[in-house]
Amino acid sequence: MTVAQLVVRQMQAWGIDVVFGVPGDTLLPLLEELRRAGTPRFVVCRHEGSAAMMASAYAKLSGRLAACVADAGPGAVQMLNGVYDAWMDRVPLLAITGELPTPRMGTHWPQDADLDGLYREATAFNHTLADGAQACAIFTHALRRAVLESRPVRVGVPKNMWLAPCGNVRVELPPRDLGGRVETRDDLIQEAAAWLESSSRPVLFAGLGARRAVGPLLALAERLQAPIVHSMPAIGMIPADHPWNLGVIGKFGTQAAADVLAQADLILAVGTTWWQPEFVPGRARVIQVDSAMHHIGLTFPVDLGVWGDAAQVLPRLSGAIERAYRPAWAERVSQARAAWDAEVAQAASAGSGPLHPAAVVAAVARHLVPDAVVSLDVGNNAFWFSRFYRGPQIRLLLSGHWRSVGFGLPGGIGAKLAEPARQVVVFAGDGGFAMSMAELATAVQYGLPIACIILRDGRYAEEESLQRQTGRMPFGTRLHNPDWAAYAQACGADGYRVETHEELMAALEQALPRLAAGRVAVVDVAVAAVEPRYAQPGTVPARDERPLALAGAARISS
Ligand SMILES: Cc1ncc(C[n+]2csc(CCOP(=O)(O)OP(=O)(O)O)c2C)c(N)n1
Ligand SMILES: [Mg+2]
Repeated sequence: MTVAQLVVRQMQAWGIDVVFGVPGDTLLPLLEELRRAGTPRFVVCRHEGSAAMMASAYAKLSGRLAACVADAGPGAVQMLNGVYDAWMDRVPLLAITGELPTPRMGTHWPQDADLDGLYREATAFNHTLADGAQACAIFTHALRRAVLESRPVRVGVPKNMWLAPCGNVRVELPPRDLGGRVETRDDLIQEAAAWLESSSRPVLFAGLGARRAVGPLLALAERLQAPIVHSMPAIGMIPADHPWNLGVIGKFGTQAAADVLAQADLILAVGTTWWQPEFVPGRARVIQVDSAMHHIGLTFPVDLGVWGDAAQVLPRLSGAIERAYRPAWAERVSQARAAWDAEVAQAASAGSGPLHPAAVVAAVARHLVPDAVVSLDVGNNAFWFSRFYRGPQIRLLLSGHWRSVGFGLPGGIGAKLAEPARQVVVFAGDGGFAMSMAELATAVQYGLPIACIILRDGRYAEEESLQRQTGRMPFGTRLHNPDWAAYAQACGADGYRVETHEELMAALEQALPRLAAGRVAVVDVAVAAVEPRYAQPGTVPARDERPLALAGAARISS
């Protein structure tokens, strides 16, 4: 067996069913084997950075491992951006880079680059193959690390190594579920419950890690009379109309969440590493529940770490506390919620003149089906979505910790390949769409029906807002936009150019049903250049220094 054959066999054995990439001469033997084998499926992309973001989004949505491949030198350098996205959001990904033939490495030969060095920081395993006989062990290590640690890994394969024999090898299968699970100690549950009971102003802070525990989370909120604030990736996880839901915390979040969190004396963080230190009051104690021990204390100081699965821990917590009555706190929460409701209603109402971005969010929300996937780009568009989304429960994908502009479109493609039955909508700014626009042709080529909503404001608006809000003049932020609807049509997709509310509703009414007929759509919406009022931290005393938690199921300090 050759290295190329082995790599394909191993990908099959580990359940990788799609490989994203751009061909290059250092990869041709691998492509030849993929062609012969027919599986995993190779999806040819227009940019390696997008290919890696597709693989990253695929894993974010499905938890399954995908692969991405890039040529030596420039291809591998371009791919790195998407690998960082997977690294920062901690999802598995197998990145394979073709490499110069071994005799050329390090000799200033064209496309020579130190990829071991470049990929070191963004991978849990990172190795360039030195001998065909190593291939099975190296790829097995790489795959194990990717799956077990939920991180990207990279293997470099020199061009002259693909056809090398790899000896008598046994392709190892992924580790099976061995049935182990974290048993959270009862004394920790009791202690956390006592803290919750004795608090006067508790807040539940939920992240995506609580997505299989939404019912228990809501039950705990009711029992405690505690509001829920959440991370950006958790948009759409909790019912939008739930009275205890105050939305996203942070600059792109709601003022309601910021004001209420500022008054908290106890925060119960569940399944989140998303943290906005300026929004967290110094006086509040923090309990963190997470099924990954290494997430406890990773991004914020924790007073009590509870290592365990939210779906088990939350019902046990509810069972351990008396139903609380906190009328003053409940009143404060309901006022905050009412203020947010009024803001949403006002911004989303149609009006005349150019569309308010929040009105676009409201119109899109009305056309989403429950369980849809929204792939959100970076920029003010993400602020509008985050602050004003009130629709069915959905799954949001975004470049959460890496914050790469241009994630939206490749994210939508990765999502559609991972879960073809779900409605997939991309929500992006004009700058972000332009950054990965070439992949629209990829969606058309593979018949991946996604709808892309572009907020056309002719600028890198978030950067312009920051310039304004820091007393600078807008500079270097204006964009000339092509006609995105015409571009879509040129790619073979449906394009809708929208200037008014009526046109927006008509476009959505056509575009979204046509997804079911396999059509890719772009809805290019002119929006007014509205200056966002980012959420401001309430008056918050600075958080006192506390040691970071080192381990999970232990009391850290108080
Ligand atoms: C790859 C990358 N380049 C630059 C940035 C900095 N940046 C953050 S938001 C933003 C503006 C994005 O513009 P657009 O997509 O039009 O969104 P808008 O803010 O206008 O809604 C930029 C350039 C980034 N986060 N990622
Ligand atoms: Mg813009």
